[in-house]
Amino acid sequence: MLRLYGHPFSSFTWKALIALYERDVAFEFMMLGPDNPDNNAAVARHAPTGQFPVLVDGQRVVIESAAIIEYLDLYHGDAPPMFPSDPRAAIEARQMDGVFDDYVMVPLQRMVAAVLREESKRDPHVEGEVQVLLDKSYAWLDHWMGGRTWAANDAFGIADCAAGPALFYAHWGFPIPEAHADLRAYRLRLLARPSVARAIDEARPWREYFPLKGRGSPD
Ligand SMILES: N[C@@H](CCC(=O)N[C@@H](CS)C(=O)NCC(=O)O)C(=O)O
Repeated sequence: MLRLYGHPFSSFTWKALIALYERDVAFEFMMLGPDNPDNNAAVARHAPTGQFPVLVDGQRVVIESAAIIEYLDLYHGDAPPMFPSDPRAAIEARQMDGVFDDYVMVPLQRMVAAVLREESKRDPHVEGEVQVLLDKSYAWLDHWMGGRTWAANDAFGIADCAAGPALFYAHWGFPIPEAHADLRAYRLRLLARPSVARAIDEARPWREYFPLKGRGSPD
């Protein structure tokens, strides 16, 4: 049985989970955390810096959420692929997957890491720097989403798997301005998508632990 190591509150775990749910692939969820030292050890062994998600399929180990999604397309499930098989369409999918990971999720992770630091060691510049980056990303994405339903190639795919968690958590910590109506509408479409809604619901018990929880609203 396919195994996915991750945590229900982790954004990059969601990205893989959304693809698994979209394509109705059966798998065993290997929860990370203090109660599961064997699972933690497996991830520490398989991923260079212990990051997750990690997919294990028999002897095959796949790390990096985007690679996991491409692997699932090839070897598991018979629903439409999340990553376009046409290399011309794949360019736009890869572009938008990268935009959501690198210019939305990663800055947000930077802020979370900064807040989790011991108070005396916090860098006071991080919040402003992250806000500047997200302001630019939100404006760019609002323009990009004008006239689009999904982020790439007119179909739900890998970029939307990345966008679901990225926009969910980023908007919670750094609310998307009301003027960005197309981006806000896209975020709501994502939240209503059953695969994304399922990941959001499964993560509800951990909401209290979001270090930026007082800053905005997740729903
Ligand atoms: N590029 C990686 C990023 C994975 C990542 O940042 N995972 C976070 C959880 S959302 C993590 O492992 N955090 C724990 C850590 O960095 O030690 C991917 O796409 O899978």
